Amino acid sequence: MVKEKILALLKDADGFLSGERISGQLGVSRAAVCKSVKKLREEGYAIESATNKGYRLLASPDLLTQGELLPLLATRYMGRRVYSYEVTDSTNRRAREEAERGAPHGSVFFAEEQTNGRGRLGRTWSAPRGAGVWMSVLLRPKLTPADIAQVTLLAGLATCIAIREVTGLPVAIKWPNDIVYEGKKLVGILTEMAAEEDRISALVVGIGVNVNNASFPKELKEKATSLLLAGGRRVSRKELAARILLRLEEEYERFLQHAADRAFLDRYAQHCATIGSVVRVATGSEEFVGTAVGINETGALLVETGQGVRPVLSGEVSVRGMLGYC
Ligand code: BTX
Repeated sequence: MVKEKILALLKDADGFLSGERISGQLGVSRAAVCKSVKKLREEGYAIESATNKGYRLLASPDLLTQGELLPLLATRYMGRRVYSYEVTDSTNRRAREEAERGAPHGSVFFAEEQTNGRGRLGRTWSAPRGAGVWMSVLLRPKLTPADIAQVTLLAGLATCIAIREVTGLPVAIKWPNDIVYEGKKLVGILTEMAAEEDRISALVVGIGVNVNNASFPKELKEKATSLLLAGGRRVSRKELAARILLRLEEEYERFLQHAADRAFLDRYAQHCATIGSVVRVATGSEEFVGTAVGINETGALLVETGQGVRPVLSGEVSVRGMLGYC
């Protein structure tokens, strides 16, 4: 698109670029250049124009678009193909749709706003306009469905590491892959897969990070927080997204080479606030209380109940002191 090409030229330029030069280089009319500059300004780009000099880019907005993300990205393939939506129902749904049309491994899907953001077990995820990183990553893993629990864990670990690096906040994982700060939820992750027989054709890792939300609706106030509320300053969404993609690629590559090895389990445990806490576990058929003591190589949470250690692979785990459980 002309607009993206003009933006790339302005970003590369060292000062002003004349309208004539841009139109010559791209083979489009001066009027088309003018129109695209107007559109870029509407999107939030600060572009100065001066008679006889042309255009100069002064500042770029914090948008989750290919043009803004790629210069910050240090990955080989994660996030190299970007799909951006102003408004969509759910980036996970979009990713699954594009997966069927052949979108490549590592594609990332961003929305400024989701109207039907999905949580686990049919719950909804609040994703207001411009406030967070609402993203889905498409993986085409050579894994079996049994390995997927661990990909979910490594997505949580990668996101936790990225947030700590970008903000310095001591955020932590609530098993399996929520991220919390002072007992409130900052990040939710929803992994969904499309499988054919015993082969996974697509795995969609949906990550919702509350970044610059200044407040939450009444029903979430007690259990949700954002990086802005936690750290007292706005955080660049594009920088955070680029860092999450980098750490995700690293953790995923390590996983492909070693599956869940001891080093991964240790790294995960170091970032997980559930381990060492009193937990209440509700499976479909029963409820019990115990102390979480670790995770095993299948990703199960190990809970000491007083009558032995029980591995928990699914079910709802409440942690004392977090999200309203006391
Ligand atoms: P979850 O089922 O663990 O969490 C959903 C629950 O969390 C809700 O029932 C509500 O109580 C609470 N909640 C809803 N919105 C928020 C919020 N913004 N912050 C904190 N708490 C909230 C977690 O599900 C998985 C969420 C994944 C969201 C991403 S966003 C990008 C991608 N696309 C998509 O549709 N979902 C994923």
